[in-house]
Amino acid sequence: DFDKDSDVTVITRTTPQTKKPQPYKVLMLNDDYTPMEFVVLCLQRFFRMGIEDATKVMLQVHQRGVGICGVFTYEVAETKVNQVVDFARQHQHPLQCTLEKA
Ligand code: TYC
Repeated sequence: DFDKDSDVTVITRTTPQTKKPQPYKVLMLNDDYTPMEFVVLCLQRFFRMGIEDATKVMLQVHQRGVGICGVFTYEVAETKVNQVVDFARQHQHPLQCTLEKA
């Protein structure tokens, strides 16, 4: 029987095979001119929030100056920042959005 003398050593990996990507927060910044409804629309459109969460985040930004839209990989965070800023400029709003290491 050829299974009898087959010595098999199983090596278990003790370190992760791949590094987890660094997470980045996308932050929304307050300003005096962008309409509240436009900020809510951006949060719904680009961060897939419902009206309730979008309104909460918008009010937090309005009251405290800054709020977290979400946490993403660098590439996704950068894309979302660009989408928000482009959309705001198309509508002549000064809305600012930025990313920060989480
Ligand atoms: N402060 C703005 C206003 O009173 C509303 C606003 C909220 C603007 C959040 C930007 O990220 C923002 N119209």
